[in-house]
Amino acid sequence: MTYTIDSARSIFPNTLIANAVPDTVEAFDQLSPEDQLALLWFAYTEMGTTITPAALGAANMIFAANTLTQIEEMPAAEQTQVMFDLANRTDTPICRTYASFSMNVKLGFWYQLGESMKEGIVAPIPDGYKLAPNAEAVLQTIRGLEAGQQLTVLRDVVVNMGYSPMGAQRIKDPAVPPTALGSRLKVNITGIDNATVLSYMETMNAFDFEAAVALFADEGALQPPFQRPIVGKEAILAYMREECQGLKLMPEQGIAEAVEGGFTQIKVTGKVQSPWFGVNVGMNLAWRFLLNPQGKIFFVAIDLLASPKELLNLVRQ
Ligand code: 45D
Repeated sequence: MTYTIDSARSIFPNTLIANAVPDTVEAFDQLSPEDQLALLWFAYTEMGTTITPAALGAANMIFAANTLTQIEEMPAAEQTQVMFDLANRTDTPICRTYASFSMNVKLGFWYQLGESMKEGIVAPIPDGYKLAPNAEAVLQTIRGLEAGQQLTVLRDVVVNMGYSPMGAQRIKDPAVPPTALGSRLKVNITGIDNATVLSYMETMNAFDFEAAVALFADEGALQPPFQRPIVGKEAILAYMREECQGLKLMPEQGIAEAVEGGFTQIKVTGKVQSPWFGVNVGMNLAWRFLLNPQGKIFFVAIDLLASPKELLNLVRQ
């Protein structure tokens, strides 16, 4: 048997992922836009986690600056309408502009609106706003999640907002140079001495995405948490440039095993920090690699784990 991307997806099948995240995002999507905004506000202001805009080079926020100014200059009722439209994915010029932003600019846009809401420059959620019972239930679920899972819900919700017609152009983040070779950190992973996996972690931490992608097979794939695999080097590189700037991968332990056809399967668990919350939150992750006989990455899935206990789940089958 040789592997396909599809069959590779089920290596280490007993890995328990944080299904609460997609379930919560789906429940959130069913709510009215009024309740969505109020819920996000409550979740965001209550979350014990500090979000910092350090993730965004000032350069990136230039893409959102005009839209933010435009909103800040509107009367309060219109400001609220813009936020409803974004949540509702209505076809408006602002919703189209928003959808063209990269993930980090979308997050930065809302960070800024949130700050302006706190200062009263943008219409806040009315004092005493009462959520409908189904929205209250979703908020309650979010309160019960681990910080990393809460943040993933928030991010996924924000990324889905706005209106994007078929074939619309996206604005790319400016390229940032990788860390110089001499200043890169070595990683140690208990139980793993595989050169490809170690290089993957080291090049990702140095934001040297070209070197990271060179570790993949031509037809290789990367599967982000709760997403379909991204296939092929070009697509993986574009994804890394948008999503991986400033990430800190902290793999801890792993297990490697030869499987059929000269392939090797490797599972690594550990933590990841995002520049949006730095050392405040370590997300519990697993990487499930399948290397081909040439030692190239045929497939890697990144999973958000159900609980910290899963960090120790390195069972082979
Ligand atoms: O609507 O090896 C208000 C990959 C008002 C790549 C608001 C990876 C109302 C390969 C409250 C103001 C990337 C897969 C809104 C590894 C309203 C690889 C604002 C993994 C919206 C390791 C809300 C990386 C705001 C991972 C401001 C797992 C919300 C990275 C802000 C995960 C939310 C990163 C923020 C995550 C969320 C980042 C800033 C989960 C950031 C989340």
